[in-house]
Amino acid sequence: TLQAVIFDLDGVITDTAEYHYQAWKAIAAELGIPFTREFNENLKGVSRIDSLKLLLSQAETPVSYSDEELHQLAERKNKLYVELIETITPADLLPGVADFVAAIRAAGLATGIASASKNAVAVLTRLGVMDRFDVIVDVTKLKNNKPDPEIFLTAAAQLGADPAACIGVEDAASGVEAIKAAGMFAVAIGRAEHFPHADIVLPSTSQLDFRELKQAFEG
Ligand code: B16
Ligand code: MG
Repeated sequence: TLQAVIFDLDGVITDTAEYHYQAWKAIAAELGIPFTREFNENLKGVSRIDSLKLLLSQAETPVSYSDEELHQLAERKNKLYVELIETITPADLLPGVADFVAAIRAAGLATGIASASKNAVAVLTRLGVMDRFDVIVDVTKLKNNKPDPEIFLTAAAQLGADPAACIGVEDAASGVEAIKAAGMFAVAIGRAEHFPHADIVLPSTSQLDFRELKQAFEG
């Protein structure tokens, strides 16, 4: 039987992709690198430093950067991002999320956050939902990024849940892969063609329904 539901943050609990986009766009503009909303899609669920490397790979004339320079660029992007997320309020929870999480908790199940973001606690605090999650995985303590299952397995272990008794919810393909590699039931938010390996794909968070998902999980 189902024991826990583990959530990605960006794109599932709230839509921070636009803020990541604006922050990366400013860095790209400085470096004279083209950067579009469409390209920003590739950065969903990708760590900060790997996002930077993907951005730099778009340069028309490739430039090589030292580790120190890469670190400074990543730091600057983060400063811009941290300023932008200060505007987040509880109204920025994605539709249906508050009720969905409340239903999970009312059923006595555990809830966790498995986000690649080092700003997860700041975002959850701004949203006013820190107390709705039993565990927020500290990504700085992990060795592997999504699609490695480590972050979802760590969340399950910290919740005392069997991975096979967990549902994971994600909006990124790498995240869905991580959930499946962890041996969990995967719910993807987005377009079905992007998530061939998900157990269920919902077009939007407003379709998250605890009773329906529990039934689908129990098969
Ligand atoms: P930070 P998630 C991910 O969060 C974002 O989707 C991704 O765009 C971002 O680069 C990454 O977090 C790292 O974020 O720079 O704040 O550490 O979708 O796994 O919740
Ligand atoms: Mg995400």
